[in-house]
Amino acid sequence: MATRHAAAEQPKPPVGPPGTNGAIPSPNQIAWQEREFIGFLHFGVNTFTDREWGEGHEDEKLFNPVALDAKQWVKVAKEAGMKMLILTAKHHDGFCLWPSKVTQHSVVRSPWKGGKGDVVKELADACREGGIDVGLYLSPWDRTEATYGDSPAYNKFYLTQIAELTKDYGKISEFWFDGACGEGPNGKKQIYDFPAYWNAVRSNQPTVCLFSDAGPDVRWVGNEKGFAADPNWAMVNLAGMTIGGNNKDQTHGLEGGANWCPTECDVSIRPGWFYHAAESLKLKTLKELVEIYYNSVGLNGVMLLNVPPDRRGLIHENDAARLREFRAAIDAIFKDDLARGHPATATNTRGNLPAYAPAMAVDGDKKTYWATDEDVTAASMEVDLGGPKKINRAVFQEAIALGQRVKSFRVEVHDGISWMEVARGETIGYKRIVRFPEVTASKVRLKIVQSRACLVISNFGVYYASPAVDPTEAK
Ligand code: FUL
Repeated sequence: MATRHAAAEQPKPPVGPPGTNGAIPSPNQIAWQEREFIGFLHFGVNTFTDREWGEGHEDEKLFNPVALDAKQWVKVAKEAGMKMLILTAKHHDGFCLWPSKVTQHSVVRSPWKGGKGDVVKELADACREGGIDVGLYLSPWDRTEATYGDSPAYNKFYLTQIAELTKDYGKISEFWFDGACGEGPNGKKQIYDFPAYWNAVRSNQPTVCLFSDAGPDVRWVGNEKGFAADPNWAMVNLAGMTIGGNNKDQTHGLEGGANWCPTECDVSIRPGWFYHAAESLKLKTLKELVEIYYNSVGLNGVMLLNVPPDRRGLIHENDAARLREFRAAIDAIFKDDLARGHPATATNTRGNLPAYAPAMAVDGDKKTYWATDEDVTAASMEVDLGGPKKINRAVFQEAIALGQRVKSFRVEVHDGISWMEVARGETIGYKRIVRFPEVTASKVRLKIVQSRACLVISNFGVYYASPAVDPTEAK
């Protein structure tokens, strides 16, 4: 009895900030996620042969993008809001867009710039000048290189190519390992040494994010439509994943997985990955692109949109125009956050401290957040919109530096008389954009039903996407 009495008299310890929960992102993974929208450039001999997968051994003389202008790529990308461009330095056919020292199958033998050109350098310089990041794709599958299939010899060759690309072009923010391999029964069974490849990239680029079907920093979403899914956990167990294989947790991730490895959603603006003149009128519609945005960025992913340069070495006018329309639509949809700076209340606030108050989720500062007490994993937060407002979108974000937590939520609106549920979902993560039918409401409530740990919500936004600006709303 005496000890129980003593315990009751103990003053409550001061409430500290929430700790991390489970796997958490590295600073590079956070920077990667915050880019939200990035671009892919599929370019090479296929551009000139009208193919998607080259056979290998194509005549280098075919490669002659006489008007190549990487500054135009960067200008188009920046106008679209892309924060990084990833170039296919070498696709499956083996042709290298830089003067690799371990093969002659490259720009060196092409007529472009008299064999003195280097597309990787042009891109890296233009990105740096334009203030966006650089990523590189280097296909492990190589249909030209003679050592391919002689595993140790090819791995050595490939490691040298990695070294060239990671040493000579400044900071590389993402390195893309493609899992595709279409070798038939020709005896060419190459055993890739991915751990060695990853080490080689990291040893020269300590802040890089490594992409593949199986991470380790960023994982493929499992389809080429640009669509993530719900739930979408940023965590997986890397130990159980393979490159080029079937990965059960690719699409949804794994709640409680040991490794932080979020989804990148790759998709092409055209039917193919490479430029084909016949596809210049077959671009994805604005509506399709906005739909992809909602299903990638809006579902805790990064949108990687491919915009392949044409035979001139320029991003085609039609693609550039579509990208500008896309940017204009996204900017218009998310122009006015109707919750920003509005009175916010919650059923629980960590230690009743102003530093963790719900106001922190509507202050426009993603470093601050609404947090609940340590043991509170279900709670609601509501924002008073200051009068009836037409709305149909809500945006929620978790402070992912502390881990991803929310497992189930509801969105409710108050129309002046009663509360009504308008949407429900599972995960939130870095960003969740919720769409619901247009409604006139004076208050919006986020009801977290289940979470892995106390809540840390850094953003609560409310918008109205009118049919005039959002093609997914147009009738
Ligand atoms: C795939 C490749 O086979 C395609 O050609 C393209 O590069 C795409 C992004 O990845 O695996």
